[in-house]
Amino acid sequence: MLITDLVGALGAAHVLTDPDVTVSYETDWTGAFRGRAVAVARPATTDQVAAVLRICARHGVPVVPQGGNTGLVGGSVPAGAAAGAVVLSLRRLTAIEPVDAAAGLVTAGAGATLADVQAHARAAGYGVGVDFAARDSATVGGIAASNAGGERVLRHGMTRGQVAGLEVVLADGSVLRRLSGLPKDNVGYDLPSLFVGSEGTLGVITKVQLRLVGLPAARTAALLAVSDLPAAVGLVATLRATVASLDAVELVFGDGVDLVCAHQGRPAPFPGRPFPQDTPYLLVECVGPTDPTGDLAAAVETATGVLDAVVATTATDRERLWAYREGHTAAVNALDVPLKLDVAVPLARMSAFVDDLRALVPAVAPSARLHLWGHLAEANLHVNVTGLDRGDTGGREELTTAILTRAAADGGSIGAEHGVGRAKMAWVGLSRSPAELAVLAAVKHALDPTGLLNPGVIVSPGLTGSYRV
Ligand code: 2HG
Ligand code: ZN
Repeated sequence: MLITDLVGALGAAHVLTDPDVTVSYETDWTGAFRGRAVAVARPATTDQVAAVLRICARHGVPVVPQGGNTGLVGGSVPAGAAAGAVVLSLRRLTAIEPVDAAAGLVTAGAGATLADVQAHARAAGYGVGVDFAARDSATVGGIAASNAGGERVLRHGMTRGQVAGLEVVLADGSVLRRLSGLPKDNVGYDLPSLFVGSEGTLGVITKVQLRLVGLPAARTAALLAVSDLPAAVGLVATLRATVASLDAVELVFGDGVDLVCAHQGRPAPFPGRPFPQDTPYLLVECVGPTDPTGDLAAAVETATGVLDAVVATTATDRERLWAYREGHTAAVNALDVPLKLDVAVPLARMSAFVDDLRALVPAVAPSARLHLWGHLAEANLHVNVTGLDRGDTGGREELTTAILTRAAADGGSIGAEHGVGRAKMAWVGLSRSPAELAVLAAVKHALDPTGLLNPGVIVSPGLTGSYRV
């Protein structure tokens, strides 16, 4: 029996079947995706992960790998085609090896949180080039499997740019290990890269080797209220061209900041200056070996459209400014279960796209409330919609199709940094050509011929590559 075999491999304490206990593994962070698992397996070693995969393969039971379960596209819960799967939680693989200071690398178990790896690197004088609000729960295995983006992509790129090597357990239980740490190692296809962003559909990541980045001596953040979005986009160009220490340019709007203030009981960032609700605010951060405040101030003073600015140089003040930005997801989720979309649109077309969204969303869903924020330097906009009827799946799909079709028409991406998961499956064809879809299906078939790994994510269960759009 499946459960008996899993208990034999992991011990009874680490094979969870009690619904009161498994429910948190079966429901995604937003509450939008839930399913039932036959069991939650909690291995502690790579060998145990391999044993779980061999057992599941023998019994023909699908496997849904799960890290911190902070993903926002339903990719780590046993919903839809993965109903009745074993949830394979990697959270017990928390070991972090000593930093290789000469090579600037660290290798961590898939279940180590991003915050723990950041702290470990910091103690050795290094930083990690990936950062985002869910750092305390998101695991490094999860960020590699989803090719997470976040707030430092401007300087360091997505997670793919930080992954130097991986250990991965394949569908048949064999272990693929590429942890040489050599920056020059050009022998055949780059297999670690194949698993980065594969969302648990090609193998189970058990170790992640990350490139480390320097720790800047000085850091300055500023929150800028800007007259309108075209001026904000213009400011991105100015900052890129003139401020070499630029590290992040994040976008929020007046209504979103008000929502965060109400949710967290914070004072408004510009007290006594009630800017219109659709006023864009840019959170700009600069880092460098010397204080970058002067460079940032000089660029902002000569820029057009800046209505007001708050500058933060101490860690406490910077955290206060970042809270206005990072508090958005929780503040929106506190309203209800939102429709969450994550698009990228070329910066030159961002203003027209946002104008169209503000007209399109109420036209398709009159009860809807639109929440926009994102990573402006990377042209990445998070589109959240609340006020929709929870049970109206058709209405949610209609709105999703309208928004994603509009983004794709502008040469945009329907999944900028959160991946495909179960949430975006029906719309993958808007962003990928038939030739690309065929290669995705072929790769999936080569590595997971029986379709046991996270079925229903990226490639449809039939392995045909024929998506619904
Ligand atoms: C962010 O940048 C995260 O805040 C979450 O990627 C976005 O909740 C969201 O839609
Ligand atoms: Zn984001």
